[in-house]
Amino acid sequence: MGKRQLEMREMAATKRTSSGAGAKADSRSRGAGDNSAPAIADFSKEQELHAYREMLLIRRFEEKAGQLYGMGLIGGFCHLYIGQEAVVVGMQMAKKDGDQMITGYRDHGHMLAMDLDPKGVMAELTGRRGGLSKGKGGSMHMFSKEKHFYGGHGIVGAQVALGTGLGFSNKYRENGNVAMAFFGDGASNQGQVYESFNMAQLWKLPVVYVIENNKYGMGTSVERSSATTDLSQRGASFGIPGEQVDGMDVRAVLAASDRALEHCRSGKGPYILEMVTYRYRGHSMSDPAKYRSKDEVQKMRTEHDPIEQVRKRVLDANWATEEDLKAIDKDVRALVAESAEFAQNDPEPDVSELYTDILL
Ligand SMILES: Cc1ncc(C[n+]2csc(CCOP(=O)(O)OP(=O)(O)O)c2C)c(N)n1
Ligand SMILES: [Mg+2]
Repeated sequence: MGKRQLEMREMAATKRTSSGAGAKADSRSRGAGDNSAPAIADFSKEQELHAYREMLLIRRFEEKAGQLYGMGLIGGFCHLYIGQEAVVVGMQMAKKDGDQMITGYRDHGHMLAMDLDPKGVMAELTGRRGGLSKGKGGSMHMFSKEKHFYGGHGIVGAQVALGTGLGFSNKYRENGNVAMAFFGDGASNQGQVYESFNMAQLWKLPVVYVIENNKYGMGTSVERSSATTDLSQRGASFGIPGEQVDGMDVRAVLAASDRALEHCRSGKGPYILEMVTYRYRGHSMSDPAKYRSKDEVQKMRTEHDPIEQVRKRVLDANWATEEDLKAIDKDVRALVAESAEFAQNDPEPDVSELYTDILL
């Protein structure tokens, strides 16, 4: 490697540590000139405990899904969300009933945050009759119109155009709802993202584009794949405001989500939130993870874990004891165990189901 290349790598590394996961959102990347808004929401005891439970449910659910996958009970692909829990939980806490979510294949956390039945999600992973798509969709394809969750999509970036369509329908129906379209750092380089941005800003559609920058697209780091790495500014040429958010701190996520949703709801058009986060596990269950060091992952887990941050704050404030938190964990584990039990004992779909729910 030449000297210049080495220098560039070093510069990229310095940039990573100053704006990486765990970094506080700075006013430079704030959108809409709104520098007075707080970077971090002040949480009440109820909010902290709600966030704790919701994030823990996602974590325990995903750990169990990983185990079932290892036992050969889940077929096909399975992309875990462990490490990124604060992003979807913070957004859930900011949304109003009727606001929609749509995401890619790393979708179990979004479903749980949108109150989809954990049993139905787990049974879909194992391909059983009681799964949310009757056992025929699998990990990447679950929906609930009733809960305003629109999938679950395996094509990178597809959900961005579809989410823009959800925003269009909100505007057309004048229902006051906002669509939240989640996608990754890798997806943010996709062509249809920019076609969507253009239309959304042109027609002032209520869509929050949530870029979950977990630092990697499969085994490729953002620095290796993206010409510009401040993804919050990707809407600049369309005049879409954006901000970079500490996606490991649920309070920062809530504060930024409030701003973004308010912007969209008041008719000003779309908004971009780059949630700087980190995925602890591999891209999918079959990822050997040779592209990053164990130390890198360990550092993130020990210094920025979203659940540990809440746990520490709650204990420091004397809002709960170790025993109280253990009781929440026990409760969550029981719910997950019940889902796993159901997902293993529910029958597989009848063969006749091969001919239903298909377009001819
Ligand atoms: C159109 C398309 N191209 C490529 C793929 C293969 N693929 C699946 S996931 C992925 C990486 C996406 O990374 P990112 O957007 O950062 O999301 P993350 O997996 O990190 O959540 C790729 C290239 C695909 N599914 N669809
Ligand atoms: Mg990624």
